[in-house]
Order: sequence, then C-alpha cells, then structure tokens
Amino acid sequence: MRLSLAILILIGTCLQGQVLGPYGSAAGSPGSTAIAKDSSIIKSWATNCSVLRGYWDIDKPALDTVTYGQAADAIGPADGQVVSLGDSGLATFDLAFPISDANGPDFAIFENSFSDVFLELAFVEVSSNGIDFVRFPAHSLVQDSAQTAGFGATEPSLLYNFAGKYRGDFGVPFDLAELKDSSRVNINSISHIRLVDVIGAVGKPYSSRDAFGNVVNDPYPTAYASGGFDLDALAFLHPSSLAEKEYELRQSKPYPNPSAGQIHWPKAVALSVYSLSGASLLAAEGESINLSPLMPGTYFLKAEGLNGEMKLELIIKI
Ligand SMILES: [Ca+2]
Ligand SMILES: [Ca+2]
Repeated sequence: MRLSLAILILIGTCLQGQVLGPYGSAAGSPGSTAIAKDSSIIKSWATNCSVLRGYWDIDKPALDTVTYGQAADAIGPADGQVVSLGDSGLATFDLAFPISDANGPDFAIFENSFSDVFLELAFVEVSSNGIDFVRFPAHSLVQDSAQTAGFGATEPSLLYNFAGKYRGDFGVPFDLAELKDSSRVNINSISHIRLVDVIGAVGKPYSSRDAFGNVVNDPYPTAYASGGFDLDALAFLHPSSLAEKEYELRQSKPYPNPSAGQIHWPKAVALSVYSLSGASLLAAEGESINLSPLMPGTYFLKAEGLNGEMKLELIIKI
C-alpha cells in the first residue's frame, strides 16, 4: 500500500515534470515573492505605455504581428485587461516622473496567466534617459533540451527576474538596487521601464538567453493574435514624493529671465546667485530672490529643491 502510494506520488511528480528551484515559488505558497494586486505595498500604477508589437511566430513573419489588446490596457491597476506583445515585442513605460531606488523591491509587473505554471515571460529593463536601457539580470534554470509547447508548463521557482513568472493578479517584484553597479543607468532617477518579450524557442539562432547565457525556454510557438507576453499592469511600490519634487523643479522655469528685480523659481526651496567665476553673491530661502543689489551682466542662478538642485544662466538687464 505504502509502496503503491509512493509510486503514485512519483508518477504524479514525473507527469508534472517540474522540479522546484531556488527562486520565488508560485503565488500563495511559502517563499513566493508574488505581490497581490490589492496589496497595501502598492502605492500607484503606471499612467502611460507604448507598445511595439512582435510576431505571432518569429519563425513565420508572414503571419504578421499580434493584435490583441491595446497599450492602454497596461495602464492603471491590474484588471486582467492586457496588451499582447508577440515574439520579441516591446512595451515601454515613459514614467510621469522618475522613480528612485528605495528599500526592497521598487516596482512590480503583472501578466494574466490563468495558472501557476502557464508562464509567458518577458525581460525587464530600465533607463535614466529613454535611450540607454539596462536589463535586470534574469536567470532561468528551466531545461532547454525539450521545447516547452504552446500551452506547456513551467515551474516558477526556476525563474528569477522575469516578468510573467506568476499567475494573473500577482505581480513580479523588481529591485533597482540590483543595478547599482551599472554605469549606464542611475537607479535614483529611472525615467523609463521596458519589457522585452522572451522568444521561448530553444535551439534557434533567435533563442532568448538569460544573464548567464542560458537559453530561456518558454511556451513556443504561440502563433495567435494574443501570442507572447500579455502585459496587464505596472505597479510602483514606494511613495514618489521626493522624485516627484525633483521632477517638478526640473520642469519649472525661473521667471522673468532676464530680470532686474525679483526673480521667481517655482518649487525651489532656496535660491542663490553666483558670478561666472563661481563666487557666491546672493542667497535666499524659498521661491524668490531680489536681484537689485547686482549690476547688469550674466550670472548663474542655482535652485535647490527637496531632492536635487538645478543651475541656469541668469541675465540681469538695466
Ligand atoms: Ca529597491
Ligand atoms: Ca490591465
């Protein structure tokens, strides 16, 4: 009896074909890093997204690109409405204001998988200028000898830093601190977040590879209008006040400039005026400073904010 039970359990394990890995396990199980869409850790949601669609099947470009959903489906709270990326498709969030690294994970990505093991994956990248993107170091321990079929199963604990490793309504967290050593991105001023669909095909020239060079095996082919990663939402996990304040300061402009009297710089905490050679001439708290003690000429005006500073050329006319 015991032996039969053991055999049944073994058969069950083999049928499932999944060995547990070292990374976060399925949502709701011990050791999971999944973030529920109604968790209090979520502070806000993305407000815009643009999508560059990928193919139904990258091996058959004549089938054209996927069409399911629209970019607006990735905006706002996770709701199960998605935009499909297709093989190698891209989705880019141009953030309303930059985010910075804070304690623990900083944002989370939601896909719409209907189960813990039907996992369509995407790489996640961030940028401080919208041009140079740095990818979170992803790791896949999924075997790459047998292609995961279109609706095949993948064990989430074998995956790290892939969007889509948890079922719908549960986000995958990402921590900017993991990119602190990158010279191509400032983790305290992230302006863009981008997803790149994993092409799950194994043994192909266009196979996707993780940060260690492993081929990433995910369901392939998914040759239908909703193929590839299905993006539901992007959640921010920290209050954005400091980054928002710096952004507001950078977006504001001093006025009037040129000026001979008061000059105002909205959102500034303090203002100071320097000569072109760097000598400090005037300083004042707040958003305004009186320039009347200065002779006509060209100076520098520096504004300090709650989370940064800016410097501009200032012209004083008679
Ligand atoms: Ca962080
Ligand atoms: Ca959505």
